[in-house]
Amino acid sequence: MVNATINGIAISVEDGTTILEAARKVGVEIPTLCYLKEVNEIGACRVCVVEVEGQDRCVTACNNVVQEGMVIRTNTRKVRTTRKTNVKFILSQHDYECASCVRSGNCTLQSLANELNISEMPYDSILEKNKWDKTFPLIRENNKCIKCMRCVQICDNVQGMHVWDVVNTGSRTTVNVAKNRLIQETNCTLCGQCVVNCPVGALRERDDVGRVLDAVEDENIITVVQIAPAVRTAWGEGFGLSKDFATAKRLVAGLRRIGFDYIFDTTFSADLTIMEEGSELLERLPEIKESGLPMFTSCCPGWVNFIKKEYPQYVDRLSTAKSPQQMFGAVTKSYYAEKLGVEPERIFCVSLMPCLAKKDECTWDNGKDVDAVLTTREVERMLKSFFIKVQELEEEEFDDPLGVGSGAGVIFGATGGVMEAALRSAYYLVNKTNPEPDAFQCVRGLDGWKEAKFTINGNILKVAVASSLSNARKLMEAIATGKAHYDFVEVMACPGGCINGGGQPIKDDDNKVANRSKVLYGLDKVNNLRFSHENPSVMQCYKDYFGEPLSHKAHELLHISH
Ligand code: HC1
Ligand code: SF4
Repeated sequence: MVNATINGIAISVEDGTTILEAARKVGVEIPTLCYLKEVNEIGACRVCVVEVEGQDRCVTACNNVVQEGMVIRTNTRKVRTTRKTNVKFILSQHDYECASCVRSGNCTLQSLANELNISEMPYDSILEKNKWDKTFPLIRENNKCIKCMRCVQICDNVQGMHVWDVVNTGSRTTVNVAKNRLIQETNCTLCGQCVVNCPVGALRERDDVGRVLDAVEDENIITVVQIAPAVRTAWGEGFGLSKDFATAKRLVAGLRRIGFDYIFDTTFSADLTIMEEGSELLERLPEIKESGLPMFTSCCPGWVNFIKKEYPQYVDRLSTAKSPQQMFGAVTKSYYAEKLGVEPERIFCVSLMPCLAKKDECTWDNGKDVDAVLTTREVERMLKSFFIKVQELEEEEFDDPLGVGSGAGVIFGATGGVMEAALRSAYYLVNKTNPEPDAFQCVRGLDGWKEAKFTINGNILKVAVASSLSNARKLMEAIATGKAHYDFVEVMACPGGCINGGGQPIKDDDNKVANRSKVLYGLDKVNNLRFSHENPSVMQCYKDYFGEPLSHKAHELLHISH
């Protein structure tokens, strides 16, 4: 242990504790901008400077450790002036057009400038025009980049993709696509982890709200909207609503105020996916056992992009079942259009997703299933632009019949959820009796790579669950070198799954992801329906339209060749 003082408070901390961590332990706030615990602790922005007695220059708190006898001060005149100067330097290379920035009100740089009382800018900005293809789902506004390196570190160390890097030299040094390429020339999977970890508005999604509202206003168009499992865990965060209040049913009420015609739930089509994917697994199992190669889930487009670009030799191991988002669109424009008695062309299908890659996925099948994807952040902005008082909304029901989903469909949004849902139904399909709903809960948890073995009707099923792309790569290497053998593998590109998706509210608190996961498992626990194969709307859909899982019609509409 080492002993020191911070602002006169005596502290005793473990060897190697940074000044920042030590200060937080005793409730002393030191502002940060580039700091990201265990990912980016490099003192790049120099906002966390503090004074240490006996040292001429201020030191950065995030990457300097407490030493025996240190006398640390976090709020001296020198500290405040240095911080202010450092933030002004950052602002001199930033366009600070806050009024038109998607991150206004939720931007660390903006709040720091306010907190440090910066009201005048002494430096002229010399920014070059931003060149970026704004039709791409991920947008970089380099005039807002503060070179904090968070995107570089997240992409390198958490996702292992190396899309971003420091480029150019001298005063033109900046962060951009590595090797001065176009983003389209990289293997970017559109996981969006750089976006949720960007402290300012340098990274964002393409905004599709305008296109969606055009459809809402067009009287000839029927707008059908689906709400993804993970959106219900997070849509209220930007409004400061509690998790208990910001339910999916209150979001339904908000969307009705905007004018959407039908509001449904992606958990319906998550159940449908389980029926198709579970049946596919059982059909492919003899071949899986023989080849020693697993079937992979295919509902995460970030993961599908990854395998297509990095391990193309294994693309045929992906399940051919479309993702719940895409199945929802396909069912809406066939079965449901028929039910409504309208031409499918009149339906505009919108998905509310925690994900950036879903904006890409909806174009894969020539864009015929889903017309537009909005991230959770776009949903928040859309509600705000209608001045809807979300705090006053009463819960409203989803529309019928595509608004009915099971708890198994809900947990899709957390890593391991797809696997658990599939195992619940695979068990039933094999044994014709239900397992305990929580029998497969050992695949839960935010660990990056989990494995389990189950015996279903005498057959051993070896499964693995991975989240984050660096874990996906480790797993693929283990499979490729024969060090690991599984029958069925779930991979989600984002660490923790969709609850931590690239389209979710900005990640400004480490506990957010764990809390979102609790919400989903809590919703599953209290759902009357815990099994996808018991979803009455799914059963009706098979009865009226598809016949049975893997039928000719199901193959035609609910499956895709990758
Ligand atoms: Fe997901 Fe999925 S769980 S991929 O994370 O399979 O985006 O929430 O909607 O499609 O259901 C995302 C979430 C989502 C699909 C489902
Ligand atoms: Fe999108 Fe979810 Fe995959 Fe992340 S884990 S890329 S949010 S589908």
